[in-house]
Amino acid sequence: MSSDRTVHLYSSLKVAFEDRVAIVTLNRPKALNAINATMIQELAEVLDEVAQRDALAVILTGAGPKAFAAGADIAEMRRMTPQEATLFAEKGQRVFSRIESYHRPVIAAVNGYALGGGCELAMSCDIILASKSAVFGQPEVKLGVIPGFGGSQRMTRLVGRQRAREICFTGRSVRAEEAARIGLAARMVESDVVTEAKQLAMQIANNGPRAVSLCKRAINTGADLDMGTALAHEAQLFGLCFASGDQKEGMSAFLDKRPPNFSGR
Ligand code: DAK
Repeated sequence: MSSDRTVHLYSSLKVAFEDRVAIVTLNRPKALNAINATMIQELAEVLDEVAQRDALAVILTGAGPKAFAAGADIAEMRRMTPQEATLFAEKGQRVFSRIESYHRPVIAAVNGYALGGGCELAMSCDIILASKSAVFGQPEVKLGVIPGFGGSQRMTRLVGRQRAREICFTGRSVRAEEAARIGLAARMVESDVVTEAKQLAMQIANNGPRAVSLCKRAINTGADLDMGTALAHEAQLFGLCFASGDQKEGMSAFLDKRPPNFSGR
C-alpha cells in the first residue's frame, strides 16, 4: 500500500482513507464501542464523507482489543420513553439499511464482542470477517427487549429460521468458529482481522467498481424476491454493465492479454 493516508476524527468514530479504502472505527473503547445516538448520527455522516471521497470499499471495525460493539448503549437506552425508543430504532434502522444498500462493498472486521446492536451493525455489512476472539449474539431478551436494529430479520436471512430462533430466544454467545460455520460470518481469520479486511478490500477494489456495485445490488435485492423476479432483475443489471466503460475495458484487457485499467464508469 502507498503512504497516502488521511484520518478524520468524529466524537465517537474515526475514519482513515488508505488507497481508496475507507476504514471506519467505532471509537468508544471504554464502553466497548456501545452504539449511542451520537454514533448513529455520525455513521450517517461518515457514509456521506466516504461517498464524497469515492472510496471503493469500506471497512467497519471497533477500537481496542475487546469489542467491535457490545450493543446499543444500555445506559442511554435505560431512560428512553417508548417514543424516544421508537425514534432511536428508526434512526438506527435507517443507517443500517443505508449501509446495506450503500453502492460500495462494506466489510465488517469483527474483533471481539459484536452483541445486540453491534451484531446487527455487522450483519448490515456485506461481508463479515471474524477474528478468533469474535463473539456474536443477540442478548436483547435478557434485557427485556427484542433486537431493534433489524437483528431478528437479518439473522434469519443469514442463518435460517431454526438457528435464528435458537440464537435470539436464548441470547447466547456465538463464537467465531460457529459464526463462520453457520454463515453468520464469511470466515474466521487467524491473523489481524483489519489487515485481512484491507487485503480483501484491495482484492475487491481491483475489479470493475461498477460491476461490484451492480453485483451487490443483484444479491441484496434478489435475496428478498422470488427466483423468477430475481433472475429478471439480474438480467437487467447484467445489461446495464454493457453501458459501462468498465465492461469494454475489462473484456478488451482480457483479449489484449494485459491488466485492466478500470475507471468505474
Ligand atoms: N452499553 C453501555 N455500556 C456498555 C455496554 C453496552 N451495551 N457494554 C459494555 N459496556 C460498558 C460497561 O458498562 C463497562 O463500563 P464501566 O463499568 O467500565 O464504566 C465497560 O463497557 C466494560 O464492560 P464490562 O466491565 O462489562 O466488560 P466485561 O469484559 O466484564 O464484559 C460484556 C463484556 C460484553 C460481556 C459485557 O460488557 C456485556 O454483557 N455487555 C452488554 C452486552 C449486551 O447486552 N448487549 C446488548 C445491548 S442491547 C432498540 C434499538 C436497538 C436495540 C434495542 C432496542 N430500539 C430502540 C427498539 C439494541 C439493543 C442492544 O444492543
